[in-house]
Amino acid sequence: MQLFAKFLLAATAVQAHYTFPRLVVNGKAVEDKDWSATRKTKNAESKTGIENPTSGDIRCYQASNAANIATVPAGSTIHYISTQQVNHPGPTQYYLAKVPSGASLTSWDGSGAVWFKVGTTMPTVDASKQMTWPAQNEYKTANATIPAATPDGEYLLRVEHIALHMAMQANKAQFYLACTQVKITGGGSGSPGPLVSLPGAYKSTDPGILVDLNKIAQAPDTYQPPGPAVWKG
Ligand SMILES: [Cu+2]
Repeated sequence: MQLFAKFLLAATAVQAHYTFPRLVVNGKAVEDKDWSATRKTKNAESKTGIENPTSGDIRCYQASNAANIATVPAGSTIHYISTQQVNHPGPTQYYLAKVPSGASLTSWDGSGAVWFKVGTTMPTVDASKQMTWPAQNEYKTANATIPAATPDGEYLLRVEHIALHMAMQANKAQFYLACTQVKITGGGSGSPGPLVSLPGAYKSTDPGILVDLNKIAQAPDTYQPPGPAVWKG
């Protein structure tokens, strides 16, 4: 029985890798094709995740910049289309980074302490101790809201899903992510923060990265998503 369960887990892991090639804003796909405003990632074909949260790839995992810019009204609800079912357990997080003056969105690399978090997710557990995460097993990522107070301008928008099924071992959490070139319109005069660098914001030993989900299933509210607090505007 145990062997059979292990085999099933392994088979699931192979099929489960995914990429996020298209942004959806208020229910509408804003890219006419994959990797249009979203920067094509190095795993576009392999779908392989990143296991080292301090590697340079943790920022955007990008193979190339994108040609286009997507318009995202402040206050809108966003998610990404996933190429496969997001069937690993783990949180979905979103970050924004404003392009510095003098830099161009279609070529800026997102370096420096420029990233703030605008969304994260937590697990829930049902009466039979079965744990699920928002959008788990869907062909899309969980929703987030771009805070209405976000100032107008050009940003990189970063989506991240952290697969925690093997995360009780060091450097075995898997990061699936992408960055999209976006122009935020109709925004406010907020001061987003805290601002962090990527890489820099995560360590392999963060309690939300090196984590035993069997323990989280006993107390789902104790999960600590890695990175800074969410800026709500
Ligand atoms: Cu996988």
